[in-house]
Amino acid sequence: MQDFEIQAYPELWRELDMDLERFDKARQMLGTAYAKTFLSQANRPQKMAYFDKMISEIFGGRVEELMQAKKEGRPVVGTFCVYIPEEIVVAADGVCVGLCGGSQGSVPDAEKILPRNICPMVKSAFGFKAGRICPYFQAVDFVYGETTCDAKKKTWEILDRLVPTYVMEIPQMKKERDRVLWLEEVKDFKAKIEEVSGKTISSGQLAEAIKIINGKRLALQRLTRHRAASPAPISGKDALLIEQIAFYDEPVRFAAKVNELCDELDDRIANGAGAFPPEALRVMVSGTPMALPNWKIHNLVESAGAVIVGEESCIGTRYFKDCITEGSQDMDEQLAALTDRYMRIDCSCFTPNDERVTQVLQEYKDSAAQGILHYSLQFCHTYNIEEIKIREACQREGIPYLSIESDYSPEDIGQLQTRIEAFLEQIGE
Ligand code: BJ8
Repeated sequence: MQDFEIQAYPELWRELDMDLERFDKARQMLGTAYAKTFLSQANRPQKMAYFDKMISEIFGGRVEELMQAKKEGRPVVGTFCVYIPEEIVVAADGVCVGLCGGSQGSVPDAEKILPRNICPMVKSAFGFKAGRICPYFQAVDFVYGETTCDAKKKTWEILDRLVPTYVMEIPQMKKERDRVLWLEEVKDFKAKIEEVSGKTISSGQLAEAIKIINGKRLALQRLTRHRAASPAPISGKDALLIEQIAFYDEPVRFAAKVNELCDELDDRIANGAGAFPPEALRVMVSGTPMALPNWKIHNLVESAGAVIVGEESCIGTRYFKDCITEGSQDMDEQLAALTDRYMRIDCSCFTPNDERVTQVLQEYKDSAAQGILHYSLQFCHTYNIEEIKIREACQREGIPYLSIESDYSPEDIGQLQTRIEAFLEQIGE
């Protein structure tokens, strides 16, 4: 196995008041898991080197950039949901970071305070702050939560005791009156960012920020299209990793690096070179987000010889499938266009949310997948219940389908492996 080390920055961590001893152990464990999960893959694109580097610097280099931004008086905002409009943070010359919530390691810290029977993502994220074991959480000026699911919106009240936490009200329906409320919430968000940064955002700055974030989304869309090729030019694990890094990397640099990778994938496709052999079975994943470092399902599927060719998820296409209309220099028009774009995100927290079913079927077709694996985190009621409609649609369309509900613990790995292997056999028949 190739050596891989997540770089240590003890001085920086001390400055951030982290639990050094525990965090250092977590750093070493993550390095080992990364080497095993990613560096052991055959036929990786060379341009993955940048994303490997991003992981080796995950607890240092990028955090230093955030600290530098703070020193320059730029706001550093932590978020947990793709409904928070990062364009507004970027327009104020700030940094928006999606905070981690994909590790079992921080769950016990949360369970000392929160109920055990809630979503592991919420517990993991909260535990990172409670245990002082995430440098990003320690570095942010404040956190912006949202009222999507019950677990999140009630946790923000408790999280506010540990770090200033503001909440954006996200409606539960998409009627005209909900749009009016949404637009007001977007304006409030802008006002908060302006208050904290001490700067008024101009329409020119917002236009530039929209262009920057659109650039990131277009690069990710391009990567998704490449995955439809056969043989798949990149593994699902690597693509998921890139989608996870999208939430904390600097957006202009990130988009450039994804585009460089896509140039390499163009050549691979032209030469018939794949990360997996052409006969590898192709699976699309749909469901709850897989926050860093949750690689469990991708690892199981790809260890069984199949390749994952798409993620219909917020750490996946839901984050980047829609761009904001560019060109306006009028603040009201820009905020309206921004609101319209965010309203197109089809999270299961909405009712009805039938557009997601249509979207899943479309992505299945576009990715040339051969089966759909629905993934829901334990205790996520909205995705778990919406799974019924996705399953029915797959039955109607004759799409091989498997539904998995899981958490971050390794306990169910054996059982999941058996179910995934049986599913792949069914697809292969
Ligand atoms: S837009 S999916 S990022 S809310 S998995 S915490 S819903 S109990 S993550 Fe999400 Fe925004 Fe929706 Fe996307 Fe709650 Fe479910 Fe947990 Fe969830």
